[in-house]
Amino acid sequence: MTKTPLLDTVKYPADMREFSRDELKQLADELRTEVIDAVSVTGGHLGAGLGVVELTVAIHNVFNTPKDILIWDVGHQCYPHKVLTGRRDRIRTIRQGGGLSGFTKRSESEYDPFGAAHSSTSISAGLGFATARDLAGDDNHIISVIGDGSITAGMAYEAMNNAGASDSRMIVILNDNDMSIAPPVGAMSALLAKMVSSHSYQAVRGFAKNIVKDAPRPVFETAKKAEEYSRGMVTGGTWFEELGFYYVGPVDGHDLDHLLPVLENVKDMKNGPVLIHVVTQKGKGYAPAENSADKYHGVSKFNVITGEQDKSVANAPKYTTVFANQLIKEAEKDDKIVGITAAMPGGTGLNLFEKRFPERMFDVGIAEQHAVTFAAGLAAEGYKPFAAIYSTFLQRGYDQVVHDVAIQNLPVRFAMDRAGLVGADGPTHAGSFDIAYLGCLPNFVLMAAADEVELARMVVTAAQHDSGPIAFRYPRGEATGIEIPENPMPLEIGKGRILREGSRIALLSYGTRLGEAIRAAEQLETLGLSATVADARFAKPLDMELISRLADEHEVLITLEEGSIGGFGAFVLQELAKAGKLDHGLKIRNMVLPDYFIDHDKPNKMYEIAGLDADAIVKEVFKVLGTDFAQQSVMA
Ligand SMILES: Cc1ncc(C[n+]2csc(CCOP(=O)(O)OP(=O)(O)O)c2C)c(N)n1
Repeated sequence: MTKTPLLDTVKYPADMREFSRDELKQLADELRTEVIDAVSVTGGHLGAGLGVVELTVAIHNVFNTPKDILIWDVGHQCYPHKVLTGRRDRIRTIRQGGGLSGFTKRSESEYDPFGAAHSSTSISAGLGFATARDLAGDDNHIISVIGDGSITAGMAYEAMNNAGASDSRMIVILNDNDMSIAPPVGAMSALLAKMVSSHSYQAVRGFAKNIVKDAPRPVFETAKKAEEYSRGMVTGGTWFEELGFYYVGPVDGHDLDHLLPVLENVKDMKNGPVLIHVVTQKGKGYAPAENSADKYHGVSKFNVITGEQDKSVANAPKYTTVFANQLIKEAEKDDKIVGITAAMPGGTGLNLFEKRFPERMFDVGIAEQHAVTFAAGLAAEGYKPFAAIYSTFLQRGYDQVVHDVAIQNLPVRFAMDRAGLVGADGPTHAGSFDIAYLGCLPNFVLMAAADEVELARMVVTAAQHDSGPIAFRYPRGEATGIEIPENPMPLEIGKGRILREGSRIALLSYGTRLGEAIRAAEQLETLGLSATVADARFAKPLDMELISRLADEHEVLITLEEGSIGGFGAFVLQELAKAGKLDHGLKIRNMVLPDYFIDHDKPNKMYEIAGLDADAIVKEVFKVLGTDFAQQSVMA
């Protein structure tokens, strides 16, 4: 007998609160199918969401969301949650321009009380919500769901340290799928694995199944037994208990017969924090995801039947690969070179480095702060650490960059991938600020690659730069497709280059907007405006010889960068002002990212919105020259 579909009857969690256990199981199955189907059309994060389908159903069934506060760590597993919280009709717009965000977002729904995308914030935020509730004399529940990868970050420990000593009632659900993006690393991961593989957890699973099979007992009794059993038998939980948490688990996170009573039970807790250790499988219920190495953490569009992903064949290599290949070459010549990643071996390309030099690659887990200081320690002992950290994630290690690296002038090499706007991941992942936040630090050398040859040369330059910290940035995605020489030459520190000589307009680019600057110069040429195009290469130290020349010999100087205000353009302005070059009528403008966060979209669209493409440059030149010129050129 075919069952009547249930998902169609659920717009909000309240619609499923009266469902029977069997109906909830059916709902979970339908929800899983819906998420697979939606992501097959949009691409996005899949494995993590599939792993929490039952957990999502159970939480929204047991708790009174949105009054009860549900906080998803990272937020990449929230697709099932979005389907159940009034957003099913827009789920196929996820990560598309104008569509739903791929993460939780406060402005999107009252069911997203806290936005995320960077990891390991959920316990801190949850404790904040719990404390606010206590101060207000309210009585709602606070639930933070954090993964086994995300709980390895320092912030999570800081939060547990605080929560464990507080009386505030909150629930932390540790979603343990034994995966980060890559396999998880570190001692915490080993401890969790020990708890899960213990005989008692296996026994609990069997026990829970049996009680349900044997007799339909009242829910409360079942719950009590299951929970007492797990608490009594599993000694690994003492680690959390000693931190002040009431520990429950491990619980099978795909078994609603087990999950629902445990959640019901912890609802009765009077005070203090409780941690429920839930065991799940990333990619659960979709064979291609379950069987793939990364459990379909992030996918492009795919064929639901075969699981085959849409791999549009790019002619050019990705910047990430160019970086990794050049680093391997340098490391072949210099055994002091080591690679460091904070849980992103694939994303940074260091997985390639690891294949060649397994003993010289260090994945420190989701721990950017530690990664930076760890690199500083290595540098202090004469090693040449390449800390490959996305621009956006390096933000988390900023004090370490200042205090441990810059002040001690240690030669840590920062390879900052995903610099500039990143497309579908949106503003949380955009690399917008590194020029500003590193450029203000004494001792640093800062470079931005305009293309892949430049990037290769910057890797060589960084490998040879031993006198202090050095950082280079490059964007997400495919490079331009030009050939990289066998032995790229190092750059002279602080020297830019001129690509095209003109007379009236100077376009000074820092990074990959150089291509747009050249296109703009060509357009200007056809309008009778001769433009020089220069690639600054360095934001620190600036090539003041080059910049002074541009200022002296042109009527208009426009700087261009894929970064926020306060970056390269600001440094140029400051130095030109200091040199007295702004006192004689030079028309100078800085083209930077606007002073607001740009929502996710296609990268080119985002640059159009930001006003950082060739058309925007031409317009800016017109604006600077004034309406007279615009009229003349129209007449001509
Ligand atoms: C501060 C920070 N560093 C790195 C990342 C990139 N990142 C996104 S998800 C993820 C893995 C998270 O693992 P886990 O918490 O176990 O969740 P799962 O995907 O396994 O459900 C990482 C490293 C991030 N979002 N934030």
